[in-house]
Amino acid sequence: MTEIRNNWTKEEIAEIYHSPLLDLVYRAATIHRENKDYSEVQISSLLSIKTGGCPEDCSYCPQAARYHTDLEVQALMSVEQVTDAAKKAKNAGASRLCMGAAWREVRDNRDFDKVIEMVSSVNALDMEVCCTLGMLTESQAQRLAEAGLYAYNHNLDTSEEDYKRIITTRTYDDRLNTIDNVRKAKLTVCSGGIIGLGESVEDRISMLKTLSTMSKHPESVPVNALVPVKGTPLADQPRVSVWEMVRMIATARIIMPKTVVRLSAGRTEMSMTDQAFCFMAGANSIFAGDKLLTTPNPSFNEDMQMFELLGLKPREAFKNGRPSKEAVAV
Ligand code: SAM
Ligand code: DTB
Ligand code: SF4
Repeated sequence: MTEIRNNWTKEEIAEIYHSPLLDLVYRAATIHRENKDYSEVQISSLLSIKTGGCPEDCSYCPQAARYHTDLEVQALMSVEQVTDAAKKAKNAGASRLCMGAAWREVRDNRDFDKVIEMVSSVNALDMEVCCTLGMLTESQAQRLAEAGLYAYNHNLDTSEEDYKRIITTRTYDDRLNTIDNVRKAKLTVCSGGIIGLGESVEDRISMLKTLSTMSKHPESVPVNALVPVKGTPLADQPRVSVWEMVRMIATARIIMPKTVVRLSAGRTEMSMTDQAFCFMAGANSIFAGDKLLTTPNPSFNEDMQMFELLGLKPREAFKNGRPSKEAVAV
């Protein structure tokens, strides 16, 4: 049985990342197959509940107000709209709904009260509810947990060393602090990054080290390929090759054996063969539905055909148990 380690060094991670590609995939696949549910893939559906107009300067993001992208800004959706969208996603096979808001941080106002209602309402549909709303305090994380939130997404995006090149309006420590607050509220943590931002391989390894040396590994790690969007500073970045996605996924699988590794943004540019390699390398989750937050994604139908062809099964909700009210109300 592979042991869970929280003391990985950059040297060890680099050695894994740079190993010959087929050896790397074989090792990751072997570890993945120790998990009896290796053919199950979690389907998460994204919903942008508040779109655009964000005060942050994340240089990859079409929702930052300061860049001129062709994005339609939308105020916070209603609880009914969100519940309807959640039902549709559930019927299409999703077990998790991830609600994203283009906020720098959560404020204790009426909009947050509305998000709390959305969380209870989607939780009542027996779906895992995830939110990504920017920075959170401990008491806000606690409120979300009490409303039935299952996971909170807060990505590191790149390495600590590279962070200032990508975002200047907040720090890496701000990010880590929110993740701590999420942990304190006993929510599960979803945190990963983006490749293709112009980072070095050392940056990728450094980010993987930060994730894999947390006192508890994130329960999910999304690996996004940058979707370059016209109007953002990173619009002209070349697309990353699938082999870089495979190396990231396989390395994450080896160093965080129990974590759900999500093949996230960038799938529209990948063939089914490319994606099959990622699943072989240990990816066991995708975002499904024809839109990510604001950019296109393969349709549910295409994904179901892919699952059929590759012999993959959608994972049911709450596979690792549902958090009890007592567990969160500490
Ligand atoms: N505003 C909140 C925040 O930044 O935490 C939540 C929403 S934000 C859009 C969620 C994540 O989407 C970012 O952390 C980033 O990893 C990812 N993302 C945004 N734009 C992207 C792009 N163009 N390509 C790939 N991933 C992207
Ligand atoms: C994550 O790691 N990727 C998702 C989700 N978590 C919130 C977002 C991808 C966004 C891609 C660009 C867009 O569609 O706006
Ligand atoms: Fe705002 Fe999040 Fe986009 Fe950054 S990634 S600009 S915080 S919506």
